[in-house]
Amino acid sequence: MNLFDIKDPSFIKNLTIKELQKLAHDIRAFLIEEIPKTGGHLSSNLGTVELIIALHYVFDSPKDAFIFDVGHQAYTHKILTGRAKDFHSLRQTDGLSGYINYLESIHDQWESGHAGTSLSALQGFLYSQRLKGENGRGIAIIGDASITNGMAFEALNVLGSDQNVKGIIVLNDNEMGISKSVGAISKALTRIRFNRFFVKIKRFWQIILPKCFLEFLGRIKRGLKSFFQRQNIFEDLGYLYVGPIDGHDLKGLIYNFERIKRARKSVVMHILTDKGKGHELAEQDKIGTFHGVSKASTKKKEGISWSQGIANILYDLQELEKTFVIMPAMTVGTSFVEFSKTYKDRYIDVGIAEEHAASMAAMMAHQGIKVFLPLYATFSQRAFDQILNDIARSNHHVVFGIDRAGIVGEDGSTHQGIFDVSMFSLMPNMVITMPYDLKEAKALFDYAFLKQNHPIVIRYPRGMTQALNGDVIEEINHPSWVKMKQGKDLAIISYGQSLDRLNHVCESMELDATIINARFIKPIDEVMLKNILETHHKIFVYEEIANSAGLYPAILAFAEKHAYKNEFMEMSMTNQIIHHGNYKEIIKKMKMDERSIEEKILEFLK
Ligand SMILES: Cc1ncc(C[n+]2csc(CCOP(=O)(O)OP(=O)(O)O)c2C)c(N)n1
Repeated sequence: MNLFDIKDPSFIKNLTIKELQKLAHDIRAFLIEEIPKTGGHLSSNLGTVELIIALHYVFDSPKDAFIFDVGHQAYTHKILTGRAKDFHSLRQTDGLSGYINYLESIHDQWESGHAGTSLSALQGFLYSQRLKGENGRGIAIIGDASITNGMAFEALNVLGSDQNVKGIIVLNDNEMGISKSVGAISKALTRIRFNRFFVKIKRFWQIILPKCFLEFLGRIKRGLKSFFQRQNIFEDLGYLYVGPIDGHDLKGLIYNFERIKRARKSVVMHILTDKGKGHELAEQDKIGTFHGVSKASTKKKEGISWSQGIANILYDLQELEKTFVIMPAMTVGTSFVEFSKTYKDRYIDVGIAEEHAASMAAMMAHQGIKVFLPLYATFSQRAFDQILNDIARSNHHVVFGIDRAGIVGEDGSTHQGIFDVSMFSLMPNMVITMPYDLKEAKALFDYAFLKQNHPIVIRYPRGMTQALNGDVIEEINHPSWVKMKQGKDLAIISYGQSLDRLNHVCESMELDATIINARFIKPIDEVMLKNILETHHKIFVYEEIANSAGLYPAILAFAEKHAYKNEFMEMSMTNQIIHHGNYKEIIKKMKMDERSIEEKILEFLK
């Protein structure tokens, strides 16, 4: 079948099992062909093809709501709801989103991007249906790593005892998060998964044995299963538990979905899938390299990724200062694979558990242990309260590595790292920094671990930078800024790699400007700021963030307090939703590019 002809999922109900299997085959081939062209979540989507086909076959979207946790595994859902033709633009500017997206389709009913929210959304959907007198079914699809999230457990707790509504939770168990799933819940699932063995040999038997024999073996299996398998965690919580079921067996999936439609209480249907199914390398991947793949590019990237550069700095620091790393599920993304292997006793992957990681770090700091907590800027938001209350309020010496700070590009609006500066800024005792390059990052790490004892953020962007080649910069001994260039027309203040953009604009405009690297966003360097305010009338501040409480408000507050009458202008991305796309194109769209800076400065200098 031509996938481009699909307009909506209703056609699927008329297909035979054989035709559905052919459809699954075609979709998988399409995904393997298309995803590397644009980049995207390869492995997770190859694992959910049959699951999503079966869901659309049995349920009636959009009356019934499919609530995908994170939303990164729903490409088959996009195809079945008429979006195959847009895959060439997947994750590109103005193209198809890589996640569930309200604007794209009425079949997209829960946008999240952040893990662990689907079960809360499920209960919300069910209560809304009840209040509106409608009878749509709610089906949450959640992975075995995401279900270990604290939020998911808050919802599991309530929904399991809620007699008012009946939800369907599909636990998509592939034994992987981005990397191998961790923790006691994963182990508990392994005990239930004991049946994976039966699932695997069933796939084989089905091919070679006659039907009557299969039925006989099925009975033996059920007997063995009830003998070996104690009541499981979901039954203990009040759910009807169904599974584990082969998540690639369309017939079995459909049969069981039909069955649970009639259930009188909330159900957990546990399905076993192979992450990366159909793609040899992705299937074998146990580290997470194929979870998300980048756009295939012929251009060799120069330098080193910021994540790798930072991981190397911490790795090297171990000779001087032993630190402990608490990693919430992002070992690959933050480039800590090597660290985790070398320093096994100083590294823990706590799973998708940012809140837990923050409170754990607080206690370790309280006990005098030096802790490094790497978080993507966007996921740091999840632990707002724990960071504020347990770390900042108590002034615990935790060093945060805030990765993917700024525009992240293709992952889109749920992943942009633009709120962290304002979030951390309002926390007492918190020091916030952003290095211009890896040399400065190294000096900041020495400062953070060896010279001070407050909570401190070192933020760094996605993308590439120049590798360290043994060069060092002057030690940092207190929160200080750096004058990169002296001029007189105006003073430009910014931080991070944005400084390159600003330097470039000054060159092309032949501007005689002072450029300040405000590597400490909080506290500000008051001595230098005072000097700048006294020697320049016009002050221009540029920040690649949503700026409700960033550098600019701090500068304004200082100027006001000391009665300075300078003229100020700022550029940032406050109060905006920034969608997916190529970094450069987004910067342009947000009017933060070089041309827009030029225009703004010209207006300012008038
Ligand atoms: C709060 C939060 N932390 C981290 C992530 C990054 N992340 C995206 S997908 C993923 C793994 C999800 O694993 P699982 O739920 O098992 O789904 P699978 O991809 O294996 O199908 C992680 C850690 C996130 N989206 N949200």
